[in-house]
Amino acid sequence: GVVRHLRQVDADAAGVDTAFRADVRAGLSQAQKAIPARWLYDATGSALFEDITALPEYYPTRSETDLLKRHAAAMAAAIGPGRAVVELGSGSATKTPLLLDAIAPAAYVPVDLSGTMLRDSAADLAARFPGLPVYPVEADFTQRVLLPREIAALPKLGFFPGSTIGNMVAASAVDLLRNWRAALGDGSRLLIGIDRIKDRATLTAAYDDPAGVTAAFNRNLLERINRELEGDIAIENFLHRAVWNDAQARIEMHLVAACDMAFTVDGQRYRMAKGETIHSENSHKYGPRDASLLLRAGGWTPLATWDDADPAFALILAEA
Ligand code: AVI
Repeated sequence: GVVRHLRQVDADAAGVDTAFRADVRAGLSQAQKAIPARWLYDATGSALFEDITALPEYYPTRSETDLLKRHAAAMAAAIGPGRAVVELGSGSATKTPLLLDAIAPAAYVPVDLSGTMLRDSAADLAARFPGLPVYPVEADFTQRVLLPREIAALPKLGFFPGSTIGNMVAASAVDLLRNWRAALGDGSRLLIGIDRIKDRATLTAAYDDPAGVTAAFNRNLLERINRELEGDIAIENFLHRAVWNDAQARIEMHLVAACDMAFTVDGQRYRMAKGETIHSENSHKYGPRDASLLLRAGGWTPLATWDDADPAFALILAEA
């Protein structure tokens, strides 16, 4: 297929550096220290996340891939041909061929922040689907994204796999759904991956694997802080913790101080007592009614659900 790359990020490294500095300074100054999860994904973090998706304990990727394989025909019938598929946070886009194979799309528009991964996966897909126009957009899908003019007249399908919506708190998730409802327009559809609430043991194992890949993914945030923000954090004194917060129906990742300590980041001195944590990620899980309410609040009407019972995971098709 044809590939036309559109860049919309402020690729200015100085802008990214300033934003990271500001988030880390604000986050480490709070009573409960917390750093937004987006900073987990530098080149090392993105590679570690790819490794996570291959872990036996990390069921979401496997479950979602199985659902796409098993129900491709039903999904295709419900979605219909000739749509422009817009994938939010496409990353390495490993599940995308399963969908594109099934639905006979008119164009494919992967949207991702990582320019390198985007270019590679767009080239792969264009080679695999000759004749399919591919318009990669390098942009932050949580911000307003300008879609390529070539797809303006086509009906759209938003594809948001991986249960990435779970990494947002409810208010941000609803904002995102509403923005994409507006961007994709009337008559559009959305196919979204939702991870379900399930037993604590399955959830915590998925986020605290025995091989320590998730721990490395979490600790990489501290490496990134040391490297990019002139930090002297003793990383070996931090433990990875994944806990189920039942009241908020989410897995939380924390970096736990194993002893009393002090460190400097970006010229600022911080102290942490043993047991104190830096909250580094939320991964919200949704029951069937919760997911339906979330989608409706975001301006989408659920049409069909394909789900797996054990471990529970769902792909939901909704209409604008
Ligand atoms: C990207 N996102 C959907 C993953 C999740 O499951 O929330 C990120 C992740 N964090 C730890 N393991 C995986």
